[in-house]
Amino acid sequence: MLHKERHIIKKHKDYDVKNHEIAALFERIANVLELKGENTFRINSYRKAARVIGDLSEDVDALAKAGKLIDIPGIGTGMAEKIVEYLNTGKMSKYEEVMKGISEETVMLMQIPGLGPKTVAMLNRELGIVSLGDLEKAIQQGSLTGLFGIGDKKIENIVKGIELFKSSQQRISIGMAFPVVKRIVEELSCNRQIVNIQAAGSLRRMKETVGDIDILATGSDGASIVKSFVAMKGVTQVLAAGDTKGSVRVDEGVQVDLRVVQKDEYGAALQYFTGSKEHNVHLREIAKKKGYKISEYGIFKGDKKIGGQLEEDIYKIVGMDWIPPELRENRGEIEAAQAGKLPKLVEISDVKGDLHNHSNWSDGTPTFEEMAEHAMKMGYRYLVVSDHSKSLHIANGLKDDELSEEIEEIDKLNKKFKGFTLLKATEMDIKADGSLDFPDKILEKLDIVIASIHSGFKQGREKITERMVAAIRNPYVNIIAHPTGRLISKREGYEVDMDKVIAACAETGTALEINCFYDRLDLNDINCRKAKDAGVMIAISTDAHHVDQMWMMELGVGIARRGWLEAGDVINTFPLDKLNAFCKKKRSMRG
Ligand code: DGT
Ligand code: ZN
Ligand code: CA
Ligand code: CA
Repeated sequence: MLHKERHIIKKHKDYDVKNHEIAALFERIANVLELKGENTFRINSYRKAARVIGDLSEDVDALAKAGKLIDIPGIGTGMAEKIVEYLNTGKMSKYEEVMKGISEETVMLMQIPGLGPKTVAMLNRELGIVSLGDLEKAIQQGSLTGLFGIGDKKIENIVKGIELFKSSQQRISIGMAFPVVKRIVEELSCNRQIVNIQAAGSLRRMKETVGDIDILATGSDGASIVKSFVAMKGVTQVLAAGDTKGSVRVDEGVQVDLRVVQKDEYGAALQYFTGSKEHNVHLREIAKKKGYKISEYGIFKGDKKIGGQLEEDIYKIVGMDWIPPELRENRGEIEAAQAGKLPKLVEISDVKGDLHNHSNWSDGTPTFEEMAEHAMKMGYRYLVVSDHSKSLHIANGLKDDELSEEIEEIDKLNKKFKGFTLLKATEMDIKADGSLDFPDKILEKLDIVIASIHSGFKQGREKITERMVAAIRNPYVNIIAHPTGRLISKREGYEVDMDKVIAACAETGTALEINCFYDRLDLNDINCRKAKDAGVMIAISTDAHHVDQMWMMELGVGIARRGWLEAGDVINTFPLDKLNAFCKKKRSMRG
C-alpha cells in the first residue's frame, strides 16, 4: 500500500516531531508547486523527500548534526540545506517563497479528499475560490456545474469529501488515540495514589475513530490525581480540573477526560462510560424489566445497592455473561450473552505472525534481518515479506528477476533461524485491466501470495468487482489486501460489491485481510463479520513499512474482535504448517 502521510504515526511512544514537521512542509511545498502548475520533476522530488523523511527511523536532527543528511536516499544537497535551515531557525525560506500569494486556507482546500492541487487551481482560476467557505457557497449556488472536467459525479464526490474532511477535524483514528492512552496510563501509573486506571469509551471498544478519550481511575485523593493528570507532558490545554474530574487537550489534538471514582463504584462506572450508549440503553431496559436499576454508581434493587465494584457484577445480576467491550454496539451481543453464546474472541496473544510487510527491497525501510529480529522480539513464529510488484513503480515494485533474487536471499536467511521463518511472498498488483502482475510460474515459488488494487479506483463497481474476483479465482492468490481501499477520513475507497467478493473467497478458500494500518483498518468490523458468517478466513496484517509500525497488529485484532472473530477464523493464529497447508490447499484445487 501507499501512504502519502504515513509519517504521521510510526512510533509507539515517541514521536519524532522534527521529522514529522519537515515531512509535512515538503509535502505542502509539493502541493503548492503543483497548484501553481510547476514542473513535475521538482514536485516529485519534494514528495519523495517528504516520504523518506517521514519514514526515517532516526531522528533527523541527529542525522543533520552528524552531517549525514545527504546519505539518505532521495535527499540531495538542496534538500539537506533546507532541512538544516529549518532545524536551525524553525523556518524554511523555500516554503515561505512558494507560499507567496497563496493563503493557508487554499492549502487546506487541497487536503479535502477529492480535491487535488489541479482541481483547486482550476476552481481558483474559474471561480476565484480560495477557501472552504467559498467552495461551499459555490456548490450551493450550482456554480460548479458546467466547469471543465466537473460532472455531477465529481460534485457529489467533492461534497462527500468536505463531509469527510469536516468529520476528520473532529474525530481521530484509533491508531493516533491508542498510543496517547498508553502514554497517559503509563505516566499516571507512577502516581502511588492511583489504584486502578484504564480507558473506557469508544477507545476501549476499539472503534476505528474516537471523538474523545475517556479514562477512569480509582484512588484515595481525587484532587491530587487530577492535578497530576493536568500536569502531564503532552498537555496543551487544561479545560477542567476539579476534585473528581479533569479534562485536557493533548498534542495530538484530542480531548482526554479523566474521572476518579470510588473503588466500590469502579465496575459500574467502567460499564457506563465504556458504552456504547445504544448498548447501555438496551441493557438498562432489560434490567428495568427484572426490577433493577443500573447507573454509573452501581446496580440497585429499590434503594439497595447490590453490586458495582466489578463490571462483571452488572452483567451477572441482569442474567447474562460478561460482554467484551469490542462487542458492545447493540448488534446482538446482549441476546448472545443471555443465551450463553458469545464468541470466544481472538486475542493478540493468539497471533503467531504478521502476514503483510514491506522491506527495503520495495518501499519499506527495514532489511529482512531487521524485520525478522523485530518479529522474534514480538514472539512471532513467522513473518511474511511481501514487497510490491513491478507495476507499482512509485513504490519501487519488484521485477520478476528481483523477486527471484529476494526468494533466494530469504531462503539463505531462513537456514540461520531457529523456530522462526520468513515467508516468501508478494503484494501483487491487480492491474487496471484485471490481469495480475506476475505469471503463475513465478507465483509458484512463493509461500503466500497477496493481491491488491492500487490503480483504476474510478472504474466503477462492476469493473472493480470483476478485477477482484478474477484475482480471487487465481489458484495462487491467498489473501486480498485492504479489500475496499478506503483511507479513514481521507478517501472513501473504490466501489466494490463486497458480497460478491466474499462469495468468491468462500468458494475458493481465499482469505480477506484486515489491514491494521491505522488509516486503513480495512476490512472494517461490519465486513469482517459478514466474511466470517460466509465462512471466509481472515488475515490480520499490519502492512508495516517500518518495524516501528508492527505494533499496529493490536489495532487489527481490535477490529477483528469487533467483527466477532475467534482465533479459528484468523489464519495468522495458525502454526506454520497449518498456514502452509491453507495456502497449498487452494493450489491443489486448480484446473
Ligand atoms: P466517542 O467519544 O464519540 O468516540 O464515543 P464514546 O462512546 O466514547 O462516547 P462519549 O465519550 O460521549 O461517552 C462515553 C460513554 O459514556 C458512552 O460510550 C456511553 C456513556 N454515555 C455518554 N452519554 C450517555 C448518555 O446520554 N446515555 C447513556 N446511557 N450513556 C452515555
Ligand atoms: Zn502493502
Ligand atoms: Ca469518548
Ligand atoms: Ca467523553
